[in-house]
Amino acid sequence: MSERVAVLAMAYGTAAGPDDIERYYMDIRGGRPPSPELLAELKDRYAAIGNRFPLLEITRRQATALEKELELREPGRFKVYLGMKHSPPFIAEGVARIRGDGIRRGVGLVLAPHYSRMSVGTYIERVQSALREDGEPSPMFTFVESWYDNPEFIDILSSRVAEAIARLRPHEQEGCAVVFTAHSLPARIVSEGDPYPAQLQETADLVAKNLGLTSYLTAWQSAGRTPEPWLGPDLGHVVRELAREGHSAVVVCACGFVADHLEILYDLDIEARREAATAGITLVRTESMNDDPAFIRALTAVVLNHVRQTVVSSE
Ligand code: FEC
Repeated sequence: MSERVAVLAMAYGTAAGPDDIERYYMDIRGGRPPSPELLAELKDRYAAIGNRFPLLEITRRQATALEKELELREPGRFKVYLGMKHSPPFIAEGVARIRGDGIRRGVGLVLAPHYSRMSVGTYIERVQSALREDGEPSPMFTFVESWYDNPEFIDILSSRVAEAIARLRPHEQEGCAVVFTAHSLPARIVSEGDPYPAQLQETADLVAKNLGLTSYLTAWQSAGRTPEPWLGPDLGHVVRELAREGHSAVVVCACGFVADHLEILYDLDIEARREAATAGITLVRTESMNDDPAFIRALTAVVLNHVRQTVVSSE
């Protein structure tokens, strides 16, 4: 039989509840405590979505479903582990479990489609530092750096966009624009040659081509609360501009995210919708991937392609 492969499915992580928000926020900020104002503002955003923290649960469901699908394709070969960046079970715990199970081959898969040194790159760094710290013997790891152009993922996004357009009234459908978004990052990544903006554009272009969209663009959402410039244009700005240009509706496809969490449930469903209402334009968003079986099949294809294409030296 082929060697066993441990897939470390990684995601952002979330607070365990309202009392854990401060700890979580400090972790996101690399240990620096937020100001009382920033902390209060974050607590307010979670409160506005009913103090829900669904990301861990959804990520668990995605990982379980991925393991089942991989088992169907190659019985007995794959085991899927969970590793979160900012909350338990942390990435280092996932690596320790893989080591404990004696699996010698690891694949890191971040549940975010586009690569940036500041996003996917930091997950990879955490795995590598856990591998260094834990001592021998270490599993041999390779990483899926991005999967923004996976054809099955593009097909699901395309049906999500078509379904969201179909929810609009006929006159809104005619005048609608589609905006593809991902999490903003500090703008300095552009001068560093980071592929993140080009990858978002490519996802948008592929979906637009599939659907024959003529009116579509990209925008950045959920920029951090730091003084430095972040990637733009910001989604709010784009929504106001579309309203000013006379568009009757906007469909937001948050293709940089794959689950319902704060950046969807607050930033889109509350904040962006409020901005759209003020500007006089209808806003709908595409359904998140969550554990939709079609999405899990796309992730399965991403993992299998990676394993087939990656030759690992056995030291
Ligand atoms: O539902 C939840 O509780 C978690 C939602 C959540 C996701 C997420 C994804 C990404 N982030 C990315 C980058 C940054 C950078 C900073 C930053 C800050 C925050 C804060 C919260 C937060 N992020 Fe996040 N992010 C989520 C939640 N993020 C809360 C802190 C308050 C705020 O600034 O809004 C700035 C750090 C700093 O201040 O030093 C940078 C990127 C992603 C998408 C890729 C991924 O999923 O890893 C990139 C989900």
